[in-house]
Amino acid sequence: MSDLQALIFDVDGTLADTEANGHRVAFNKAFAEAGLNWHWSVELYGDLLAVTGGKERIFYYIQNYQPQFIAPGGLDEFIVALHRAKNGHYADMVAAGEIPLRPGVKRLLLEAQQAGLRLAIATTTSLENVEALLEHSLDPDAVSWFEIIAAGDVVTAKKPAPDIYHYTLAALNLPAANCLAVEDSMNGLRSALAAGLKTVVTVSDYARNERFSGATLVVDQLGEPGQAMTILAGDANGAAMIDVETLRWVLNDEESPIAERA
Ligand code: XBP
Ligand code: MG
Repeated sequence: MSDLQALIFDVDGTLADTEANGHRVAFNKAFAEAGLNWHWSVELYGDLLAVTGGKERIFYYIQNYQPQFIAPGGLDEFIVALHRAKNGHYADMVAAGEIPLRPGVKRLLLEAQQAGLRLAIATTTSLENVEALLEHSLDPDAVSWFEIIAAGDVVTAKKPAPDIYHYTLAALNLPAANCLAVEDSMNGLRSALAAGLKTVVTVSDYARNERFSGATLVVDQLGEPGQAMTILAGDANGAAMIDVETLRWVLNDEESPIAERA
């Protein structure tokens, strides 16, 4: 029997639906401000999400969609500046309360704290984006709720590589067997699984059609009292929402991981 000691959360798509109405809009604002006629539609952005990390995404976009583009003053510096501007717009949107948390997130985090579980974040997004979201959408003190916030360039190989989860586990000084990851996308799930973590997937908008093979449990959202989650794959022992008791049960569920869905 494994003792659940820590929960490790992804941010984008997991804590909040940050992509279509958040990061995407902020990227487009930064493009316009830089005098670029680039526009990432909701559909195109869904394709671009295959590349994790904002700077990496811009680089991929230039290579594949704007191959003639010549960056003034060097490509790396240009991308870094463009990405910084985008994060500024994103922070403004978060501060304006435009990015609410997904159902059940605050409830679960409070309950986990009360139960004495340790909390950590393992994310591809930049640290300033995480802090803005926690402060404005969760609680002014929410940054301190998390013992470890592993974010952005703290590792070079971003998700789906396992590096960010390895980093987080090392910082927590815990084996994967005593932790659960909470993710929303296939890239995030791959990263957590490759670090040996059992993973609960709370599927985000853009990840609706992904196949979460290897996950332990897949739900449409974490659930609230009066707003039961729908179980998409796996077993939650009859629970209507993801709570600490359910997560303890999930960690010790002997069933094999979810096979690829049709
Ligand atoms: C999230 C991402 C991030 C955000 C933007 O992936 O890929 O790049 O889209 O954040 P995950 P930055 O949820 O799997 O961590 O622009 O700060 O990189
Ligand atoms: Mg995510």
